[in-house]
Amino acid sequence: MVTLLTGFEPFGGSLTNPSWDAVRELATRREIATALLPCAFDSSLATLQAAIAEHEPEVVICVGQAGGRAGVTPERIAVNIRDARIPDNAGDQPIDVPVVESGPAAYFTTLPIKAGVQRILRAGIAAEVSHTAGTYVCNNVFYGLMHLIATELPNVRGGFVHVPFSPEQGYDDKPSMPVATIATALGLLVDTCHDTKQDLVISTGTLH
Ligand code: PCA
Repeated sequence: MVTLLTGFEPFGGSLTNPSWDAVRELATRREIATALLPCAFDSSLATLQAAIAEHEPEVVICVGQAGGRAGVTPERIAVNIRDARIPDNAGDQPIDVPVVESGPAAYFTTLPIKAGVQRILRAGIAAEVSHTAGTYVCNNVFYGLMHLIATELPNVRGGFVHVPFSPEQGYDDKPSMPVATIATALGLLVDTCHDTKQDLVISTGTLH
C-alpha cells in the first residue's frame, strides 16, 4: 500500500518548514512517496494532483506547519473557504472565496485520526485531534484533497496533519518539537492508516 506524504515549503518569513523537514525523513520508507507543495493557493493543489497521479497512493496525508501549536494535530474537518491573513508565496491573498465554487461547505477526514492520536500519545509525543485547519493554504490543500477524493478517487483515504514549529526556526517564545519527533509521530500515523480501517469511537477529549 503506497502512502503519499506531502510537506510545504517555508512561508511567512521562516527559512524552513518542519512539515517538509519531517516528511523528508520518512522518504526512506519503502511504502512512502513524498512531494513538496508550494505555499500558494492555486499551485499547491495542482502540485498535489500531479503527485497523486504519479504515485497512485491509497492513502494521502498532507502535512503543514501550525506555528504556536504544541503537539502534532491531525485535522478533522476541511472547510470550503479561502481567507488569507498574509499573501501566499505567489502574492495572492484571497478573502472569503471558496476553494471549490459550488462545492459542499466542508469535508471530514477519512483517516483514523483518533486511533492515530492515541498511538502517538502512547509513544510519549504530544498530540491532539484538531477541529480546524484554519482558512489559509493548508485548509485549501486539505479541502482540495478531500474534494478530489469525493469526486474522483473513491478508494483513496486522505487527510491533513498540522505540526508545531521546530526549535531551529528560532521562535523561542512559542512551543516547538524536534523534526525527528514530528517524523516519528507521522510514521505512527502512517502505520495506523495501514492497520486501522475503522477509527476509534471515543471522545477526542478522553484520548490518552
Ligand atoms: N502552514 C500554512 C500553509 C503552509 C504551512 O505549512 C497553513 O497552516 O495554512
